[in-house]
Amino acid sequence: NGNEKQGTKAYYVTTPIYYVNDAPHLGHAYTTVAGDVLTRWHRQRGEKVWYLTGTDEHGQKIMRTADANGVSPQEWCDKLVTQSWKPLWEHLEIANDDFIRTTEKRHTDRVREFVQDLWDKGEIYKGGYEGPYCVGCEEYKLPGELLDGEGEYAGEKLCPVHKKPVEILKEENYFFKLSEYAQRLLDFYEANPGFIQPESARNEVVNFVRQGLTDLSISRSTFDWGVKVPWDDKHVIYVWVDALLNYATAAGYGSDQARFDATFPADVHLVGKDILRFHAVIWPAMLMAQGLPLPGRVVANGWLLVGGEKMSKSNLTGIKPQDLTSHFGVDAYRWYFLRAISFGQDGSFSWEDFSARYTSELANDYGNLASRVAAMVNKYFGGELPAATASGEAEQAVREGLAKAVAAADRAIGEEIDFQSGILAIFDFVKQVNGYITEQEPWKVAKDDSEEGRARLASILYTAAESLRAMAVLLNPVMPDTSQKLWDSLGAEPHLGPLAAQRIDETADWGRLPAGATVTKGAVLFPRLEEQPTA
Ligand code: ME8
Repeated sequence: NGNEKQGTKAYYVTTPIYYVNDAPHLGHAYTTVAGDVLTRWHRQRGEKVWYLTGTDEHGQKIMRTADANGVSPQEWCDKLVTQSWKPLWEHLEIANDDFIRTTEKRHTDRVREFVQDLWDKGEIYKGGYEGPYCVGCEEYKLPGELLDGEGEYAGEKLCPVHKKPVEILKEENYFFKLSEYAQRLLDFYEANPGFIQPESARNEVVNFVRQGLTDLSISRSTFDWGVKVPWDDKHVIYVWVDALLNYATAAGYGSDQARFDATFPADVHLVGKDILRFHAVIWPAMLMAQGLPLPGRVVANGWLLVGGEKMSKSNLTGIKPQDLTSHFGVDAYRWYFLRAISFGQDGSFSWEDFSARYTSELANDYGNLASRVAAMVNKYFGGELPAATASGEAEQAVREGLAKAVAAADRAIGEEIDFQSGILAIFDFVKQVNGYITEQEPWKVAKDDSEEGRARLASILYTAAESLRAMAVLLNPVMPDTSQKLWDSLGAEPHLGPLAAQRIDETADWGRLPAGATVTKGAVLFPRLEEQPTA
């Protein structure tokens, strides 16, 4: 129950902090929009929520990109963050509570303290390591997971994620005793079966840890773009150790104990499945080593594919989020990927599929319903919502359908982090109300001038408008602008207050929108699509 959470720990959700070696693409936006929908949903449950995103700015990958562009790494990061990353999140209406950059002092100071602490506790030792390293992943690879190169890479070993040759790295480094945590991690996974989602991701991690863990090299001395190791400034801290700590430093670790206690640990770390092990193995082990509480869940989304391959900076095939939002609008964009792809699964993007779903589900089913109802309330009742005085079985079925949709959507989105099922539950209700109107034929009932006829017409239109009130509330986390338009067109605000304050658990309370509300023919929610741009 949302009320009980008030005043206690916030529901804390994170996205990965993204590398700023390049501009954001559809894949980054996918995880970030998902987090935004999840946090908006929980806010509408009346919970205290804290949503964090940010950027990962250290390491070799960033340094090389900056070099190649002839600027310092810091200049490069500043430019990308202010010109690409932050503007995109604003454009997509991401309501994050904080944005952390790993080059900020509030982060780097705390990272040094954290690592120093582990050193003092004997969790870190000095050793040597040689092995294949992928700069794209910023990770040492195991020989067994490498692919054999072909064509231009014949004779070389390739990273299984990036399909690019790995480099053999030999370093004298500091190591974290990760190997000592394998059994404790396995015990933790067993005691917390929901810790890693989906099931396939959980199985992958459990099988990986069962084979035993090697100690983790946590420093680098062959380049210097990073946080210096406090006791040995010839080394910088491994970018992943630095990056994972953002979840603690942004929450007040080491600087604001009260805020830290009211926020940490994260309830949900949203990640792509490519970085699952860092979050489900290394991060909890780091926290165990410090005696800090472990996160609630690590939820891995699948990959957006283009031409069957993971969409990445190098194979974007030219699609930017803005190319899609300029065609479909921001709200439809936010809706589409969560609607079309089951969250843990891979999914392909296509213009055709997006266009087809936009037209049938958003414009025809949802948008038309809203405009038809507003038009009829205006035509038959001068725009003043009539009272429902002659409701019967058909209306009862609509009310039951709503109650079912609210329960199913709240379970799916609020509990299971299954956006697709949640959205489908809401759109089942949209379909039901469309069916109701088709059956009731209010345009025919309107021809009956008798008192009974007017009462019937009033009841049908009230039922439809009240259903739209509920749709605006339920879809607000996914499509905030559209819901606001609908809220305005129903004249709901003067009676019910702002849309964002509407509670999910009160949405099925029938009759909230009062008779007498001023219904206006609002803006078209989902305009007809222009011709598809030719790529
Ligand atoms: O890994 N499909 O940053 P990154 C779905 N800095 N999601 C995708 C995707 C795709 N094709 N491509 C990217 C890093 N993503 C580290 C994270 S966290 C402490 C440090 C999303 O810029 C997905 O969430 O490579 C993936 O995990 C993330 O972007 C990787 O972003």
